[in-house]
Amino acid sequence: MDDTSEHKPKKQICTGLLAHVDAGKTTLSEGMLFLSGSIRTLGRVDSQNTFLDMYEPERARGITIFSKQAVCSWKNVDISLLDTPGHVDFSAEMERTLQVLDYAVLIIGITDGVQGHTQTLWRLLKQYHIPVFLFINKTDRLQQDELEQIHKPALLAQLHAQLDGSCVDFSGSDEEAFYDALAMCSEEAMEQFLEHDCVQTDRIQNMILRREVFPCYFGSALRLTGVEEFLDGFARYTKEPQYPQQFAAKVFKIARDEKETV
Ligand SMILES: Nc1nc2c(ncn2[C@@H]2O[C@H](COP(=O)(O)OP(=O)(O)OP(=O)(O)O)[C@@H](O)[C@H]2O)c(=O)[nH]1
Ligand SMILES: [Mg+2]
Repeated sequence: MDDTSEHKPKKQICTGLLAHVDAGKTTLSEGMLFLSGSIRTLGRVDSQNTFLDMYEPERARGITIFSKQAVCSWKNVDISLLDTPGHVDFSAEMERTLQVLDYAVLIIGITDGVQGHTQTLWRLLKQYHIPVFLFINKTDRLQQDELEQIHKPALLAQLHAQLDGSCVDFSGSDEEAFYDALAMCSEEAMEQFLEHDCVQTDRIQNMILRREVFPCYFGSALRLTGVEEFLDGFARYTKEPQYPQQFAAKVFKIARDEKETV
């Protein structure tokens, strides 16, 4: 049975969207919530009507100030999604989410590339041992041919040089090149590739979990291109964490509705 089968119980995954300011975290969150049917209308940061940037100062300034959570379901996975602020003034809000994340989604603007803040986030994710998916955003700003021939390879080279050599393009259609790139990330993957000409999904899941590979997806959160492919990849390649029988939980934040009376 395929891992994404409807008959299997859904995986429960907590993920956080992290990036430098204005990379498109809130826009991607909105897109994920919209495509999965959690919200009915697609809000826009520029129109001050997103689901997650709900506070007045956030809407007025077009930036996220507080980390906020939402839930959505995609295929075989229930995602608890945390949208975090990218502005350095609110880094503490972002950092407190790191204790509860099973996976992180790091967003990079295709024309911005790796910024100083992206590197800071990368170091923090390493320190907290958090597996990472990357979403390279704002590809709508480029023509398809310049994206494919110039910007995509240039950005992947930058990721390899400045973040990690194991950032692998999961959005391409060349299967052999994909398995080849995976095989370079671990000996086990290399052995399987040499023997079977492929790397199995559960092995890829484990590689991601062990931070031996970092899947990269490309798209535009604003135009909703590449977002379904990203969600499909997230559903396919994540693994639910194993918890002990006894109940235990980590609270990352306690918030109160501002309309609530004390
Ligand atoms: N062209 C284009 N613009 C985008 C895309 N995604 C986001 N934007 C724009 O980028 C700006 C910032 O988007 P946000 O979603 O607020 O970015 P953010 O990362 O949440 O920003 P902070 O929370 O303030 O760190 C807005 O003007 C968005 O409309 C995209 O895919 N393409
Ligand atoms: Mg935001």
